[in-house]
Order: sequence, then structure tokens, then C-alpha cells
Amino acid sequence: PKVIYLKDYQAPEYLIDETNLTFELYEDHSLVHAQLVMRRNPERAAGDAGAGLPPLVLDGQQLELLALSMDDQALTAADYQLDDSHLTLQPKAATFTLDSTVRIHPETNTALEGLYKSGKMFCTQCEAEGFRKITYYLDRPDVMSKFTTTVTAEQHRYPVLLSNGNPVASGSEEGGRHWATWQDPFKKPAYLFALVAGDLWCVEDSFTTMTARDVALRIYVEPENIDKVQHAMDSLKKSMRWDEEVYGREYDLDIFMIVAVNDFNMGAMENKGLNIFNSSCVLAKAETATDAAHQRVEAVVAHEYFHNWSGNRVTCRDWFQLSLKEGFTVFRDAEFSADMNSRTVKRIEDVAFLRTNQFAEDAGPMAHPVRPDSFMEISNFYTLTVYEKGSEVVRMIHTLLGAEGFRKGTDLYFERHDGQAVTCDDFIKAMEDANGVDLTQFKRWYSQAGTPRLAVTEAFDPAARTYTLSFRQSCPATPGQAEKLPFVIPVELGLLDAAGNDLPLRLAGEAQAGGGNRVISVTEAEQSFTFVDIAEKPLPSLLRGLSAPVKLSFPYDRDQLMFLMQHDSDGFNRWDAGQQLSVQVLQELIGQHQRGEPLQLDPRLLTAFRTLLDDESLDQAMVAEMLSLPSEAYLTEISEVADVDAIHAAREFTRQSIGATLFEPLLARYQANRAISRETGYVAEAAHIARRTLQNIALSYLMQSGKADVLAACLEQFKDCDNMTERLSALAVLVNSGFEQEKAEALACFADYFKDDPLVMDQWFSVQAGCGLPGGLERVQALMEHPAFTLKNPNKVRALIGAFANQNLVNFHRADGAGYRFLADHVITLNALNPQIASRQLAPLTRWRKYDDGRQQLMRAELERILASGELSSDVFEVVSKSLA
Ligand code: B3K
Ligand code: ZN
Repeated sequence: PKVIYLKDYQAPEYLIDETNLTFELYEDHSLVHAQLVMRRNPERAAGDAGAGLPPLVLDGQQLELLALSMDDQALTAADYQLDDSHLTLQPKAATFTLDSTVRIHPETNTALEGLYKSGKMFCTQCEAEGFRKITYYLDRPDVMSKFTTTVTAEQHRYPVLLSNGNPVASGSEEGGRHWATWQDPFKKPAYLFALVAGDLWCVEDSFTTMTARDVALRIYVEPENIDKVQHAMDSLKKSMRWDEEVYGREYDLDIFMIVAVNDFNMGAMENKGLNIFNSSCVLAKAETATDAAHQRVEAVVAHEYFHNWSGNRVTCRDWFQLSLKEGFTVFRDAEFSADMNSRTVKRIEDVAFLRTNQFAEDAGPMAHPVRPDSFMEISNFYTLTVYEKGSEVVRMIHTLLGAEGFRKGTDLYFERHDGQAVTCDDFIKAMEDANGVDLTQFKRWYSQAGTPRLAVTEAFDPAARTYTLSFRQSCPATPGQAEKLPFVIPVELGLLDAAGNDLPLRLAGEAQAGGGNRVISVTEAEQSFTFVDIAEKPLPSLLRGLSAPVKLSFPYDRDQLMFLMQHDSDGFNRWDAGQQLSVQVLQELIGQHQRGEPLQLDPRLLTAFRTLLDDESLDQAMVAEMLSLPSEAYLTEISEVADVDAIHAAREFTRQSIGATLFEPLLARYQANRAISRETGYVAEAAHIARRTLQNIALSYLMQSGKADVLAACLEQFKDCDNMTERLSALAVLVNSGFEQEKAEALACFADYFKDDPLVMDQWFSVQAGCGLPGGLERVQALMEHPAFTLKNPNKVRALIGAFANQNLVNFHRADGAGYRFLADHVITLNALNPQIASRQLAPLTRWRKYDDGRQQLMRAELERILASGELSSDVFEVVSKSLA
């Protein structure tokens, strides 16, 4: 595959003003007729007078061309060139109409890109470059066109026919077929095209916009799921209101539709007016979806809805700009979720995810800037860096400009670029122009890869009453980028006095002190800030809320961390202090394990946890977060060389000690919360979610004791609850316990009861795939044979193979390499079936540099084996070859 570079970008030679499509859907093939009203791009026409018109090069893959005409003149093979990815022809005039008919095979499309079948329904996924598998086209986001789409299909099998925009006509045909025509008044790139045909039911509602227009809202699902749609509908209405209130953005069509499909490569897709969702991100009801799943539905519905402005009305010029829409939209959905739920808890979850996963990507062979400079396969760049780090970059702009300044910037951005395909520079320019600031240096966040390090030291001068913080930033080398220039790092901070209060802050040279929390910008490689009027040595609280995506180090001792855990006015930093304390304690245990010494837990961690459990005034959601130990994956990420077995042993030992030492207060919390659950039944509100989270964490610690009455409580919860949150937690706790008989019974009973609900079965697979007890690989291999498992469904692959390789580190990294072999085998199979999924599942193998020599060799050998396994997709080839480089 060839490498595409950002620096080679050129505007398109031709534009497509109108796109008129007719689909004829059949069981063994489909036909696509496309009429494209085209013209020479005036931007590129300067030299035409002398040189004549350039050739028209259309994208097209896996298409069987049946007919082609230009301005109603039929073209023959002599008039064009065809290869496996392009159709090239020579226009005679600067404006013309091109008509084509192609045959395609959605019924055998297992890559789930382009037009395909998910179960009994037809659906599409076009982003990034799937439209070229539907018809010959200029498949690039800077070609925007008005689409009219007619779909014809058998009425009985496909009573519902949908596409983008508004329905304008429909009718019946001979032979039991029918048709519908949809028109989208907004110009859009082909990646936002969508089509759905199926036997679907819908829940309908409506939304009145800020200018009093009525919008029809419809969520389409297969009939058996009609009772799981209300939560998504509520989330949609909340999102629409929030975008009006917070960003002044109103919805623009008369109808907004969501369709749930079972076979989908990612979470969801923001097609104009017709979002298509992985059913896992739409369907939720108490009996079958956990609290976390409910929150994910809310977040994804919001994310896709928000794209209507950040992505659709204003789109990307080219795919290097992907973070323009994705980073921004992730930031928007994160703020929405923060407003709908607990802000601090949302931030904690996002930061834990970023630090564990995006930081690992930034440190690995696929590291790339938020705006990459090159790629082989764009599908590989829908990454944590583009999404989550991209969102952190937007968050920093928000922090630097303040909420009001940021809003001025987004208003200008949307106004200036409505209907355009633009770049990250345009976004920054709008922020600069609206606020009169210069973000030139800040833009390095878009071009430099890697996670910056920020080392901080302090100096207190009692005589001068000054306190100086010195910052030193650096950024490790990443592929293709040996040296980095300093970033702009916004550091939100406070200084705590001995009583734990924030001191008023005045920097040397300032006239008067401000509040106790402020943001300073570190812009140099080394830079100091001196605070004046400081009577006693304070304790700094740094990088509050993770105000920049960096790795901070400050030489806190454990007592100081315990103090911050209790007193920091910033809830996020209270949690973070607890995490740092846990990390220090766990790293000490890891060292003991490696030296073959008996493990000795620092009792201060237990004291800190006891204090949390004893304080009834604390938000239960916070208590739950703070009682959660850093994951094995995070401990791996922060290790120089990760010792999987030592990490697992240290963490399990700590969990056991917590369960034993804090048995009484944990039991009290568990019983109190379980009693409320029994009494109130499932309530979807934040306070109840918090309560259940704490209840379930307590249960998992208590179960470490192996006591019979805890087992009884666990079984009672498993059997006598009315919701998936309690049931699945109880099941997970059992699965990770040594109660073999109860475990087997619970698993069997669960599977029997939920066998017809694929999303619930996904959770059943995941819980087992993640179990760190010995024999994990054998258990997963056996589950691959289960009738509910199939490699053709991405959710199943993620639930079993993905959960095993990403969450069951101690089993996946078995010293004999069997876990690696297992993953590579399936990557090889998936490469032929679904390249995008194959390439994603591969990620754990690319992290080989983190492990000891023996494991490194085994992991590399599997990567080599994949490389030699035959014809590789561009997706898999790019990841494997870059990770071996
Ligand atoms: N924009 C889509 C992702 C498309 C991925 C294509 N491989 C979903 C989202 O980010 O909203
Ligand atoms: Zn998105």
C-alpha cells in the first residue's frame, strides 16, 4: 500500500453539485445507478485555457461497471480506463453529467464497509472511504454535493426504506416491490451518506427547537428491541437541548433518525439526519444493560448528534484533519455528560482511560500527532490520539480562553465555515480571531506526537516569604520525530496551607492576590513561577482536573498524598492523589515480589481507604472511584519494563488485604446500599448509580475473604435483583472467585435466561474473558466454540478476544506465548473477513517493547507470522509493519 502525505494535499479537479442515486436491492446482488452533475473546480481551472481539461479520476472499489454515459452519450471501454480502485475518463466540457450503473454484493460484504447486510437488513457505513464501494465517485470530504436517493426493494422483507434528509415520495411497483425517495437539502461529503432497508419498528417522539420548529425524532430497531429504546430517545432530546443552550446550535432538518444494527465496526456513525448505531450504543433497559452501558448510550447518542454541527455542517477538508471533528466532538460530549451526571466522576473516568490507553499509544510504534502527517490506511487513524488526545487539546483551549472566550471562538468558527470543508488551522484561527490571542506555539499539540513529561520541583524561602515552582518539560522521541519543541502547558493549580485550605495566589510582580485556584501557562523547556506572601511552606496541588495531557512528576511523599486525598478543594486531584498513593504502594509490592520477598503492604493505604469508608458525608460515586485501585493496564503503562506476574500478584495481594482489613466498613456499606436497591428497585438516577457502584465495589472486595456469608449475599444479589448492574457485578465477582460450583451454575443460568439477547451474551463472554484466574486462555478457547459466538460479529470479537487480550493481561501474556499465538491466529482469519476489526485487535501485540526479552521475542515472532501469512489488507499491513520497524 502506498503512503499518503498531508503535504501533498491538492483541491479536487472537479466538483459534484448534485448526486442522484437509485438503489435496487436484491438478495443476491444490488444495482446502483448514479447520476453526477459535475463541473470543473474553478479553484483549479487557472491553466485550462492552454492545457485543456485534466482527466477525471473517480474512486471505486469492488464495483462491477455495467453502464457508463457522459451527457447521455454511452461510453465504451475505449473511452475510459479502469483499474481496481479508479475509473479514469476525459471530460470534454467544463460542466457535464455522468451516469453510471454498477453491480455490488452487500450480501457477501463481511468487511462491514460500504453497503452491507446486518442480519436481515441492509445498511451502510461510508466513513472514511466506504462510499467508493457503492459507486464511482470523488470519495473525499472536500467534495460536497446535494444528494437525492431512491431505494427500491421487496416490500415484504424491507418495509422500511431510509436515506438522508427528508422523505419526498414513495410508491409500489409490480412484483411486490416498493420504493422511497429521500432528499437531503444540505450539501455533504459522500462519507455522510447512509441508506437503510429492513423490517424495522420505530419509537417516535418530537423536539421543539429554540426557534419553535418541530423536529420528528425516530429510533428504528428490530422488533424484538422496541422495549429498549426509551433511554436513547431521552438522551437525544437532552443532547438537542444542551447543544442549543451551551453552543447555540439548532437542528436543521425536519426529521432526525437513529437506526440500531447488530453488526457494526465501531460505536456509531453521524450520517446526516440518519445516524446508524451499533445496537450496543442505543439499546438499554434496566434488565439488560448496566449503568455503565446506559451512560455510554447517553454519551454516544450525544456525540453523534453533536456531529451535526461539528462534522457535518462544518466538515473536514481531508482525513488528516479528522481530529477537527472528532477531538472537538469528544470534548463536546464529555462536557454534556459532565453536565448530565457527576462532573468530577466523568473527568476521573476519562482521565483514567486516557492515561491507560492513549498514553500507551503515544509511547508505542503507532504514535502519531493529533493531526497525522501521513498514513497508509485512514481507518487505522480513528485512534485514541485523534479522539481522546484531540479532545484534551480542545479542552486546553477552553481552559486558556475561559468558557466565554471559547464560545466566542466556536460561534465564529461555525458562522465562518458553515457549509465548508476546513482544517484544524481554521478552527484555531477562529479561536484566535474571536479572542485576539496568538495560538501559534499552542498548535504544536497538533503536530508533535508523544506524551510530554512535566517535572516540577519546589523551593520555599521563609525569609522572603516566597514559594517557587520550577517546571521542566520534555517529550520523548516518537516515530519520525526525534526532537520536540516546548508545548504550551496550562497548569491549573492551588497551594494548600497546613489546614488544607487554598492560599490566595499572587505571583511576583502582580498587584494583588487572586483566588486560590489559577491557571499558569508553562511555555518554555524550563520555567519558574514565584508566589509571594507565602508565610509557611504550602503543599501544591498541581495540574488540577488534568489541565493538560502530560505526565506530571512532583516528589510527594505518602503522607502528603494522604493529606491531598482528604483536603484538596479539587475533587479530581483528591482522586489523583489517591491513585498516586496506590501506585507508590503497589510499585513497592511489585519490587518485593520481584526480589522474592514476602509482600508487605504499607498500612497507610488501608488507613486512607478506611477514612473514605467512614466518612458518610462523601459523595458515594467519589468513594467508589477512590476505592478503585489503578488497573493492571495502567500499572503496565507506567512501568519501564512491565512484569505482568508481579503486577498481578501485587494488585491481587492489595485487594485481599483491603477485603480482610476493611471487612466491617465494607460490609456495612454493602448491606446498606443493597438494602436500598432491594427497596427502591432500579432507579436510573445519578445518586442511585453512585450507590450501586459503591455497593458492587464493596462486594468485590468482600468476596476476597472467601467467607460463606459473603458468597450467600453475592448469590442473593445475583438471583434477586431487577437490573443488569447488580446481576452482572455479582456474576463477575463469582467468576473471579474460587467457588467453582456456584460459578458454573450462575454462568449457566445466566446464559440460559439471556441466550436470545446478543448484547447480554456479549457481557457474559466479557466477564469470563477478563477473569485473571489460571487457565484463562483455555476458557476463552472453549468459549469460541459456544453457539452464541461468531467471528463475523464485531461485538462478539471485542467481547471475547478483545476483552481477553486487553483486560486479562496475566493470561494473555502467558510466558509460553500461547496467548500471543491465539491472538495472531484470529488476526489472520479476521484479516480476510474484516480488515478494520483485524487491525484493531492487533494492538496488544504491537506493545512488545514493554515486556521482557522472552516475551518480546514471542510477540515479534507472531507479528512476523502475520506479516508472512499471505495477502494482507492495508489495515493490518500498516500496523504490523510499523510495529516491527
Ligand atoms: N465518525 C464515526 C467513526 C467512523 C470510523 C470509520 N472507520 C463515528 C464517530 O466518531 O462519531
Ligand atoms: Zn465522532
